[in-house]
Amino acid sequence: MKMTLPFCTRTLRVLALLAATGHLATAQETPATRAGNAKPAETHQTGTKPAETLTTNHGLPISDNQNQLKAGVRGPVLLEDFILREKIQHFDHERIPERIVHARGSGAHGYFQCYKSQADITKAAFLQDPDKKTEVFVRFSTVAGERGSADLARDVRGFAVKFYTTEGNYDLVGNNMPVFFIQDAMKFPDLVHAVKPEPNNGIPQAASAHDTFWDFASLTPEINHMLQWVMSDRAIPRSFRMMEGFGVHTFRLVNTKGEAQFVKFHWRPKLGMQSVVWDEATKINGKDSDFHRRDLWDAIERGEFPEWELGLQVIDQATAAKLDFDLLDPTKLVPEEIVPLRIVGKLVLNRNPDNFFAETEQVAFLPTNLIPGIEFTNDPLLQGRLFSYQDTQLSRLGGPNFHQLPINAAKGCPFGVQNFQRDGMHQMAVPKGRVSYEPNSLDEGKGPRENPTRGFKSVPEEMSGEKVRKRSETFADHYSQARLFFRSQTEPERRHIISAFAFELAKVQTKAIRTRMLGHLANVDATLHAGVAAALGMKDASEETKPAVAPRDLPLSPALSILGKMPKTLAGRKIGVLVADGFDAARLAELRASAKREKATVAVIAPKIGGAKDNTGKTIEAEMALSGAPSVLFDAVVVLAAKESAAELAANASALDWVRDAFSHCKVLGYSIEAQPLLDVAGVKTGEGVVEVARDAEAFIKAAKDGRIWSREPGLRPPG
Ligand code: HDE
Repeated sequence: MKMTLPFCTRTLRVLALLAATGHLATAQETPATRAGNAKPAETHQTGTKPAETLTTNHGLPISDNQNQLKAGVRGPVLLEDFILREKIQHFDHERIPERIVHARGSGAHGYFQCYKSQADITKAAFLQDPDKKTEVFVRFSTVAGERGSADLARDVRGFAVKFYTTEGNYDLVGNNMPVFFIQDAMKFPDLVHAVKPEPNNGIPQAASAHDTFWDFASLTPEINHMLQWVMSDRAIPRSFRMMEGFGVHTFRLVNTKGEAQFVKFHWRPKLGMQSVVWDEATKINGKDSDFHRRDLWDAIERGEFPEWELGLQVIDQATAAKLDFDLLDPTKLVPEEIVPLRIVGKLVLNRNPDNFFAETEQVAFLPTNLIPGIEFTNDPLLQGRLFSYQDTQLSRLGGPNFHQLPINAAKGCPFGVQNFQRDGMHQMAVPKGRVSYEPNSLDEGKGPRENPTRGFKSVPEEMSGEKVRKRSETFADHYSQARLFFRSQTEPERRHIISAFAFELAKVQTKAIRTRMLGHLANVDATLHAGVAAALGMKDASEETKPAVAPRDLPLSPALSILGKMPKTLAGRKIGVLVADGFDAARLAELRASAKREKATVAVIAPKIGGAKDNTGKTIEAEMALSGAPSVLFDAVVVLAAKESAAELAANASALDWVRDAFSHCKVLGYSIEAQPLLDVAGVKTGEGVVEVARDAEAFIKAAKDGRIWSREPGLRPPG
């Protein structure tokens, strides 16, 4: 018997409404007149060319991508709707496991080009010919947060570069800090478990400011040097484009004569290094959690291609022997003042990925991707990584054939990729013939064979020693370089380190952990210790920790400071201009012209996205509305208003926050004289870095190029 469900009056009213708003076909409509029933080829044409035909994954053309197959228009769905099932099932499996560490990342394509041949030190293919560009893919990341976490977490940044060289892929999987938390791979799972959200409640996300991290840190003296770096401004970069990168471990370079030397890899950003301040970072996370990802993407879209130079610290045996630490210890750096950088080439990122998943997510970096001319050392942290990365890809990318994914596949190698490895999950290739082993006599020599002249050979190294689980005594000095780092910073940077320790330790609930950490800080530096203890209100609470090796005072290394070597530039930076009705159009035009000259960008912000009227009565559209464009998103800011609109801004909390934050984050702030009431209500005093633009737009630009006004900070923000 055929059964129909009766419509209730309310349903009828809803249906009538839907029909009236165009969401439901009316009796007069033919199926093809509304999207829900239209044929794709009829509705989605591009220009005069008919659209491509939509198909299933098995190639079957699809006639209707809007509706399931049902028994009657209001009836149940049929199980036989294989097209629906295929679509939903594929969707159900769209996610792959995120990376255990470095889950949150952003990538870009580009190239590397060397300035001149480096044949004297290495036979590495991409360092030979200055006329040749080697394709690269780079992925930047944070370490602790999950895939959807915010960009401005206090954290180390991954800086992983895949070079698609003619000798196969070379991956330089580094960080934006030159040292690491631990010395031995055995401790990595403990470190990561400690910093990740606590396992009982999954809190906190992307933050080291919690008990388990500091518990582990306070019991691991070797971590102290790295703690200086992660509590410094290096851990809250302004942009990926403004970060240094490091290979961290000591590697080896080998030339064609078989001569080997030690090497440390460095990336130096062309825009100079820059960081934000902590309060700014926490606010950016709230207002634009994709701040770094967006910045990289937008810069590349604008054609402002980020650039880094590759620097090598080449260390011969004699120099290595003279160093007062062990080159194999990844918690130590080689000061540039002792071994200067040899700048060998540039890295340019000039193309955004076409598809985030296929490229940025599926890219698999392997420290074992080596090419002739570069080799490992016995750094015990590096040695552990040599196993881990391949292993993790097996579960992350679902099998042993992830090297066939387009982003991971080697390209441009004269021999291609050919061997007798076969089968496995997601095998994409179709190997021909009956032979899948070597040696064999059946392929008549047509199959691949080993190549003693071109093949990769490790430099012969004598090895001997007892089988032991033991740390080398040469790794035992845990404080000297931590002290070196702190003392090499400028005053504002030291203040920030003290504040960061105080912030993080104040979040630690277990008092004994705080007192243990204070004991370590006392070994690093007395002012650091006193500053943190005072900020915590724990002056006499340190638990003494006896160092295994007494810390020494090393010659300072100015290269470790960001501010000390910060270029005076606005290139790549962003000026936020808040405009309100009646603002002076000429001022805005002047600012735009000056910014362009300085290679900076300008974003116009208005109380409403529709824009504001200038003093000629013309409406200037805003790029951003005030509610979504706090001043933390910009490097320097300007307020342009007329008398009346300034009074309105002075009564608007968002506008007050805008100028107050810019001021307290030590930014240069320009204003038209009419906007003075806003500054007054916000408590912003005129003085250094607060510049009236009507009188002198150039003075504003000059001040903004000089960077932040750090002298404001001590009065505004006590450590903690
Ligand atoms: Fe990693 N690391 N790591 N790491 N690492 C991973 O590999 C690991 C270390 C670094 O954008 C994982 O593909 C161990 C140092 C970067 O895809 C995993 C040890 C340095 C990235 C892994 C270390 C790094 C990773 C997670 C100690 C700086 C992201 C997913 C022995 C030189 C690469 C993956 C990308 C990713 C293991 C220490 C940098 C689990 C065992 C030191 C930039 O395999």
